[in-house]
Amino acid sequence: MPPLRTYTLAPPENFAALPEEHARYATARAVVLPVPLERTTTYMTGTRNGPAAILAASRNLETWDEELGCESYEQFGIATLPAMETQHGTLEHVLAELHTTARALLEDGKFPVVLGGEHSLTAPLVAAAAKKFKDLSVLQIDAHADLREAYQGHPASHASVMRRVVEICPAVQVGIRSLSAEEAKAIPKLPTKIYWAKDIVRLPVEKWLARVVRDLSPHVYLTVDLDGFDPAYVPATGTPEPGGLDWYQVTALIRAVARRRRIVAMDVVELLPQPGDHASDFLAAKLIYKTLGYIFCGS
Ligand SMILES: [Mn+2]
Repeated sequence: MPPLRTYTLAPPENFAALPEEHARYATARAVVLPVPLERTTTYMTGTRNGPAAILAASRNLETWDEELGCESYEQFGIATLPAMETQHGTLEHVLAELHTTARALLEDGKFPVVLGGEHSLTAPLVAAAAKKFKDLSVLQIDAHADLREAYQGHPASHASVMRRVVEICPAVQVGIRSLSAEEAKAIPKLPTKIYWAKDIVRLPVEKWLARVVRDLSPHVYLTVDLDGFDPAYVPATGTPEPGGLDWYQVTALIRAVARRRRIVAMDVVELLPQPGDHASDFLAAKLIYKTLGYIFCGS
């Protein structure tokens, strides 16, 4: 008797511990790509451990979506790729490889879900999506504007990622509450619309959500820097800025965008897993699962 028949198998190591038939690359509509990139972090380090922590948390999710009222993964499927090697070669080399991989996923008709890792990985992903979708815009949820021309000599730094992005396509930035004088001066000249945290966090979402949606083009790339959330919800980031968004604000926003625009790819970045705090890891995993439900379960 083959040994696998003699004991009960643990759930597979894929995102959300899905049964294999719903996690095959050939049939899954969403594909999770773990990218433990950490090259230009400046304050607390450890975001290279983010993808593994999100995957571990995801395997403990309830896959029944109480809001959509369905076992949502059955309607789309999620394949999980092995983590990308990110420590060898130059940062530019790693970002180029990521761009090539994202293009291949999009050409295969997949919805890429990239797990970071530091935020610099977003620019090559947006470039890949913009090649396929000519009217792309980027929705960024973040505490930081990330619009510096360069940071510590790196034009590809995490702190410059949205500057690189707006060179590719327009952006809408939500939850912003930290930036430099240089960025504040540059903003009026850049193709970006900013929704400051100070202006939106105390308002009911109905007051600003429709405006964000209206500012987005028909195809949208979604980048979630987890520090866009208030540190009360996600303490595990490298630069936890007070005064951020909450769970229901972010999910309401993503749900509205998924209904009225076509989200074509996403990343969730800057998780810095902390011993003893699994709430942050779990929020990241659940946010991804919820977002896929909003996109593919057509509500
Ligand atoms: Mn940030």
